[in-house]
Amino acid sequence: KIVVTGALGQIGSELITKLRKEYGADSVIATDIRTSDNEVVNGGPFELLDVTNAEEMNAIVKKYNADTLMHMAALLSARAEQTPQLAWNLNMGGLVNGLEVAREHNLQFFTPSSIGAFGPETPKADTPQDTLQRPTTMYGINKVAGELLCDYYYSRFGVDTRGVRFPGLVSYVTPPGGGTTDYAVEIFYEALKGGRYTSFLKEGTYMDMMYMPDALQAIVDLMEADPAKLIHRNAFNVTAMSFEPEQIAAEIKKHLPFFEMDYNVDPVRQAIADSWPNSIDASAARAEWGFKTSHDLSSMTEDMLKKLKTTIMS
Ligand code: VAH
Repeated sequence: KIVVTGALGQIGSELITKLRKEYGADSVIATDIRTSDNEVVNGGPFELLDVTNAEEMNAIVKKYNADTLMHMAALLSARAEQTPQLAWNLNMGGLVNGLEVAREHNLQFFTPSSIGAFGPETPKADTPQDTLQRPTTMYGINKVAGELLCDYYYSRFGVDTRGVRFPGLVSYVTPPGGGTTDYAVEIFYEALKGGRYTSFLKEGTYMDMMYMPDALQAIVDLMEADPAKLIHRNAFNVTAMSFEPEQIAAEIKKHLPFFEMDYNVDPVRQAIADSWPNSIDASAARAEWGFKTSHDLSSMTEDMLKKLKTTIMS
C-alpha cells in the first residue's frame, strides 16, 4: 500500500494515476490538504491530510497498513520566495513528519529534490551528481536540507529513502503553481488559447526539463531498483533535455505557424533561474538504476499540443 501526499499537485495528480495502473487502485492512497471532484479522489482511496500534522499522517499510514510513502507536498520555488517562513515550515515540517512516519513504520520513502538544490557557484554545464550545493532560494535550501535529512535517515535508521533531482516538468493534466520553470507549461496553454505568450524569463535562459510521463517512470524505476546497486540515494540528477524560451517557441511554431512570443521578464523568477544549472549530468541515475527517457523537445511539444487541444477545446 502506497500513501502519497500532495496528490492533487502537478506531479502528484499524475503519479496517482500511474501508481494505480501499476499496482491497483486500492493499493494507492491519495492524500492532500484539500479535496476535489476528480479521478484522484474518485478513482481510489483518498484522505484529507495536512502534512504538517504528524498524528494525522501516522493515523493514515496505520489505517491502510502502508509499506511505502511518497511525499510530494511542497511549495515550489517562486511561491516559496514570496513566503519563505511558511515554505520552511511546510517543506521541512512535512518532510520531517514523513521521515519519522517512515522510520516508525519501516516504510520505503520517496520525495523529489530539484535542480533548485544547486546554486550560483555550482558548475552550470553538465552539473555533476556530486558537487557544490549552495542554493540561494528558500526552496533550494529546503531541497538540500531535505536531501541531507533523507540520506541521514537511511544511514542512521536504515530507512529505505530514495529521491531524484527533478528538472522543470512539463505536463497537461494539472497546471503547476508557483514554479520558475512553469513558463514551459504555460506557453502551451497560451499558444492554444490566444496564439501568443509573454515569457517571464529572458531569451537564452537554459534550464533542464522533462516531460511528465518520463518523470513518473523514473519514480517507479527508482523505487523498484535493486538497493544493492544504489551508490547514491538522495538525490539522483535526472533530466531529458535543456532548452531556453526561444527554442520551445520555435518548436511550437512548427505546429502553430502564427504563434508569437514576447518577453516581460520577472526579476524574481529570472534571478532564481539564473542561479540554477543550464544542463545537469544524469549518468549516475543511468548507471545505478537504468534511468532513461523517451521524450525530447519535439515529441513533447507534439504530444502536449495534441492532448491540450482536447482538454482546452472540450
Ligand atoms: C519549480 N517546477 O520551478 C519546480 C522545480 C526545477 C523546477 O523545482 O520550482
